[in-house]
Amino acid sequence: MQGKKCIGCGALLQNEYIDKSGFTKNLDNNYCVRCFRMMHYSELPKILAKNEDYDKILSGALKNDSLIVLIVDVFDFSATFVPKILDFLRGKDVILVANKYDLLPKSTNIGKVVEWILQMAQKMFFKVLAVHCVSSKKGYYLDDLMNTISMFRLERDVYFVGCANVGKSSLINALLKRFTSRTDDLISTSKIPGTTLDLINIPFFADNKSFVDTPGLINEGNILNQLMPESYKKIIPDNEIKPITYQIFDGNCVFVSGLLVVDIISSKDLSITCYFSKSLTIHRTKSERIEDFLNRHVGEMLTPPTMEEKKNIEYISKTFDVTLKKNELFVSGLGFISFNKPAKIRVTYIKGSDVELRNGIIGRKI
Ligand SMILES: Nc1nc2c(ncn2[C@@H]2O[C@H](COP(=O)(O)OP(=O)(O)OP(=O)(O)O)[C@@H](O)[C@H]2O)c(=O)[nH]1
Ligand SMILES: [Mg+2]
Repeated sequence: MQGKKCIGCGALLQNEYIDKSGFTKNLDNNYCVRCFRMMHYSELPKILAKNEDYDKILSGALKNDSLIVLIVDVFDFSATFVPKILDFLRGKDVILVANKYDLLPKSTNIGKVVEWILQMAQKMFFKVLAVHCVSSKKGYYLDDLMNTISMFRLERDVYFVGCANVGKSSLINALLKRFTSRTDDLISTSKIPGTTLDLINIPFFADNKSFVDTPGLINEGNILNQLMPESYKKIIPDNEIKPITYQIFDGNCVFVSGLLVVDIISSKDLSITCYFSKSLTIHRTKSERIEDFLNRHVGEMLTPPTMEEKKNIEYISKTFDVTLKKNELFVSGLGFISFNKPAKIRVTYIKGSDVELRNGIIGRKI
C-alpha cells in the first residue's frame, strides 16, 4: 500500500532518514520538514528533483487522453519550450500557458506575444488547443485560462507540466486561491529549480477530478546552473522589466554584470535594448578591455558572479550575425537584448549557458 505524501512537494512521508525527501518527525503531519521550513522560514530547499527521474514519473502519470497544461516562462520562453517535453506531449490535448506575464513591460501587446508563441509552436510542429498568457503572481488572466480548462476538460484530471521554475506549482496555488476558499499557498514553491519532487494530486473539480502538479525538467543550459543560489535573487527578475536602450558604436561593448559581454564588431547607427533584472549592472566600455575588465571586476563591480563563483566558471566567445529575422540575443535564464539593425557581434558568456539569436518576442522589429 502506498503511504501518505507530503502536500507541498509530493514526496512520500517517512520518519527514518532526516536527510532524505519526505522526512517528518510525525507521519500524521501533512508536510515534510523541508516543505514546512520553506513555507514558514522561507528556507531554500536542498533536496531537489533530478532529471534522471523525470521520464519515469511523467510517463507513468500521463495517459494518451490526458489534458495537459504545458507551462512555460514567458520571459525565459526559448529555454522552457524545450523539445524533450514537447516530444513527451505530442498528440495529447495541450493548453499552452506562458506564465510570468507580469515580467514583460506593461506596454507589451498581449495579442502579439500570443501570435509569437503560436509561431514558435508551429516551428516545432507542436499542436496546441489554445495559448494563454498569465501571471500566477499577480493573478492576471486566470479567469480566461480557467474557462479554457473547463471547455476542454471533459471529466478528466488536468496535469500541469513544464520545465523547472516556470511556476507550475505557483499557478495551481493561484487557481486554488481564485476558485476555491483557500487563502494561502498549498504547494511549496521556491526560486530553486527542482522544488516539486513527485506528482501531487489536488482534488479540484466537483466530479472528483484533480489538478496534478508534476516535477519540472531542469534545463541544463540555464545560466543559473553555473551559479550558486545566492546569485539567483539578482538574476531572476521580481517585477516588471524596464527595457533600457543604448546607442552603441563599433569597437564598443556592453557588459551585463559579469554574466555576458556583447561586443559590436560592425554595424551602423546601432541601438540595443536590454531586458534584464534591474539588479544587474549594465556597463559600456571599449572592446579591447573585455578580458582585462572581466579579470579585474568580476566578483566586485561585475557581480554576479561572486568571487566564489568566479573560481569555477569559464568564459567562451562566439560570433553571431544579427539579421532582420533574428534580431534578439537570448541567454537562457538571464534575459535578452534586441537590436534595431543588422550587426556582427561577438558574445562572451559563461560556458554551459545557452545563447541564441531569435526572432524578437517584444523587441522592436528591424
Ligand atoms: N514574476 C513572477 N514570478 C513567478 C510567477 N509564478 C511563479 N513565479 C516564481 O517563480 C519561481 C518558481 O515557481 P514554482 O511555482 O516553484 O515553479 P515550478 O514550475 O513549480 O518549479 P519546480 O517545482 O522546481 O519544477 C518562484 O520564485 C515563484 O515565486 C509569476 O507569475 N510571475
Ligand atoms: Mg513545483
